[in-house]
Amino acid sequence: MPKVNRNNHLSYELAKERYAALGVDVAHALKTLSQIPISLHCWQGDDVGGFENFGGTLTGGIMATGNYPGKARTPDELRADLEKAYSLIPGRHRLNLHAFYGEFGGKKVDRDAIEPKHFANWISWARKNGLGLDFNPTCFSHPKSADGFTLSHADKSVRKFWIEHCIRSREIGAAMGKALGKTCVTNVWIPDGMKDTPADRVAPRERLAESLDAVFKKAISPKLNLDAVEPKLFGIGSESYVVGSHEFYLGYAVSRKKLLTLDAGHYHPTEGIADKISSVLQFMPEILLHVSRGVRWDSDHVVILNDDLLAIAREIAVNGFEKRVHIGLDYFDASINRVAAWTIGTRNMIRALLIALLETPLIRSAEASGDYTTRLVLQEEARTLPFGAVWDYYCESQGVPVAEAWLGEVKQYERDVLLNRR
Ligand code: RNT
Ligand code: ZN
Repeated sequence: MPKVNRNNHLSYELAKERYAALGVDVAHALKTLSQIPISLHCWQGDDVGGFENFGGTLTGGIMATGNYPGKARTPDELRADLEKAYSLIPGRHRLNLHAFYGEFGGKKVDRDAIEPKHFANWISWARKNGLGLDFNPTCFSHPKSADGFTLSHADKSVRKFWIEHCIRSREIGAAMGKALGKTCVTNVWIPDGMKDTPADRVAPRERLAESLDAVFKKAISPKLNLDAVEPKLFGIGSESYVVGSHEFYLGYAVSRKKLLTLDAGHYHPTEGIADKISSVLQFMPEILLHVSRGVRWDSDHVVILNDDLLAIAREIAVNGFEKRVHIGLDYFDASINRVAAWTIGTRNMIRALLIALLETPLIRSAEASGDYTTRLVLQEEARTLPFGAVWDYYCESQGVPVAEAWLGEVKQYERDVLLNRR
């Protein structure tokens, strides 16, 4: 363990005492925290661009706004940027890849032809860096998704194309799981929907259910790959109808034994996902989270340490759901330094989990005894407990910069590397 600064250590010891008085074992909380992986979304590094040789633009009703310099243009650049981010984030984590980040050796390999070999570099890089990999079929930014439909398309040949893409994606997920000895979660999100009121809401949903069944037909060991499906309320250009709605996928996931993906930006603007976690986990063993931050719409802002994030973290940590809830991030901000965007969001996710793990059991016992006055007092006192000292200690003991010190490293990297990418 790296040496911890004397003042940080003193603050930590005092904090530990304060928590012990509330019945909280800080060392135990830190041990648990160090075992919760966060899956960083590769697509923050290049504004959801991918590395295909089609020269496509981002479609599917999602959008990265901003033109901050230095976005990754090649897989090697993206990996270098990720390495920088991981070096500033405490703990061992994962990388979430989209299919169009494959390496196709300058060739045009269409989505229905991708293979594990196109991800060989990612896999060996992940192994070298001790990372797990997660995966996603890319059902957007492609001519065959241009009219807004993929797996639910009325044209059978288009459906077939996307089914093949998703089948191959699962196989790539399984290959990643096998190569790394760490289960891969492959998440299916499709953009299918309509700008204006549809006359028929049924047929596309029937087709989607049928297509998904075809995608998942082949059994794959859950040790290698887990399948997840991601619902959504609306997108840009699909404001009136999204085929894969929340209810559609909730029913699908329960009946087909798939993971449901809860994306924090995919509901009504004031609707959080925290309360959904304990609800859906009554009926399925595991779920995937896309932790994001919508501002007025599904804008995918960088995750900050707000009440929504704390509520999510609390549901996981306080209930001991960390093995059943796979935590992924999903935002894309092109208006600030992209390495910083990863670092801010991931550190916040971890910090929220820490705060939740340090939550005093007295809050629960007050509730159990019906003393809601005490519950509220303790909940409010918890807001200013000295978790900052524990967080700093954790960062230092994990060998990553304490507090805002990481920013200096990102600025240096920006000067040395990112600004040369013009
Ligand atoms: C889109 C979904 C989806 C994407 C990524 C790129 O609304 O949230 O998860 O953001 O797959
Ligand atoms: Zn998402």
